[in-house]
Amino acid sequence: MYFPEVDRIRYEGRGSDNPLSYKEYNPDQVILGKTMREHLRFAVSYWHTFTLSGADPFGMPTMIRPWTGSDLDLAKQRVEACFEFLEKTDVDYFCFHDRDIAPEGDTLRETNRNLDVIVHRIQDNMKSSGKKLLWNTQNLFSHPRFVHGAATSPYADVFAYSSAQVKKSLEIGVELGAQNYVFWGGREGYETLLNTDLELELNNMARLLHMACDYANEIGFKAQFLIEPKPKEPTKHQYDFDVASAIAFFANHGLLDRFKMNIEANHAILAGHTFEHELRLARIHGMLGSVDANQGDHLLGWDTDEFPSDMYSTTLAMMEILKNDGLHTGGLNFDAKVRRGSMTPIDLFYGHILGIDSFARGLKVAAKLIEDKVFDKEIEKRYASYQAGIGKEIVEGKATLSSLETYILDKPVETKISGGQERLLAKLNQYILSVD
Ligand code: XLS
Ligand code: CA
Ligand code: CA
Repeated sequence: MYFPEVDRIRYEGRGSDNPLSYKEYNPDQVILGKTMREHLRFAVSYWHTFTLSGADPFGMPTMIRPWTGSDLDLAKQRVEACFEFLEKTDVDYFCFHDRDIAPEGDTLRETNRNLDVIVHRIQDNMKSSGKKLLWNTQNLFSHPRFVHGAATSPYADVFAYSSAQVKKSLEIGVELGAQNYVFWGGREGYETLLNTDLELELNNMARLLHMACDYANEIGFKAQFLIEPKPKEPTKHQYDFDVASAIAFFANHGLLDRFKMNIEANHAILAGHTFEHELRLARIHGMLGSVDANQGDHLLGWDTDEFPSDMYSTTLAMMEILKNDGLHTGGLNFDAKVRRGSMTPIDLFYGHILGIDSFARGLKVAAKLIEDKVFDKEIEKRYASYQAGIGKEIVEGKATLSSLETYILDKPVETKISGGQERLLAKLNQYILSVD
């Protein structure tokens, strides 16, 4: 046992004083026709919870994690720790990069052999526990070979290596029944145009994604493919900057049909957007696939990957998710790490309880806001002029510049119509404070 001091975390409600209990997340409670478990589809991320050491650019490892290290025995222990953790938190899903679960060998062949050992162990644990793989992905950013990019490296051997790594990772996805498959282009970007063939790099990135689609078809891998936008860190110019630029990239390269977005809260902030903006933009394009549930720090300009605690943000996020009719095969993956100073294993539980309850609360409030049509009614009223008359002609494509000129030439345009933002924020507060 890796967490002997923790029993299974259960719902005890708001009155409970027990820090190892859920105050908001009651998995079997039905909200808008689905249980909270079905709505939220929480996942634990292997890298932050089982692989991270707590080292940062200024300091050495701090985490007390008996299972962390780069040999195969420790990798086996990590699997056991992971499944004990999933059981005790009552979380149904997990996510990993290939390099989180097994150490690299001297060659790719050796690395793949290590992976096979661990994948079999994971598979056995999945069978006995019923836990599921929300998504897996490939790490094409940590090793020095990716210093200049993976699919966008100037060196064809690196492209070949990256492709082979994707191939193996897709096979693992099939073996473990991954419901989604993520591409985050950690090193797919550039530092200076002075040494960069931007056009070739973008085309090569699309080439690798097309090959991945082809190979998935070949091996019958049906998982939803997801791209995860992020504007910076590690490279200055990441190619998948945000949802809008990822959509443009897919449209340009004929990839729109096979992909959706994995949207991370912290990445939205780094791109200068709100989390809910990114979710909305993906949703209205039919591309909201899954969510990396974390939060950033507004005082720090990097990817702090904190456990979500901001209930305004979780409420607005859950509104988008409910309006999307859920995340379908996706889920809420805690791509979040406890702070470097929260080094004891039990802190991992506190972090997940914080995130789970924050989203559970967000779900309850969002459901009520939607049920009462609080903002829907406002928006409907605000755009009512497009329901009839000239507005209807505009949205139906019947208007022309000339017809609009004729219509407006002598008509005064009303400008004193309030957007009511403060009234609406007060309404949001009222719901956050009062919904049961
Ligand atoms: C890094 C990303 C990464 C992806 C998966 O910032 O969030 O962890 O989620 O590669
Ligand atoms: Ca992420
Ligand atoms: Ca991140």
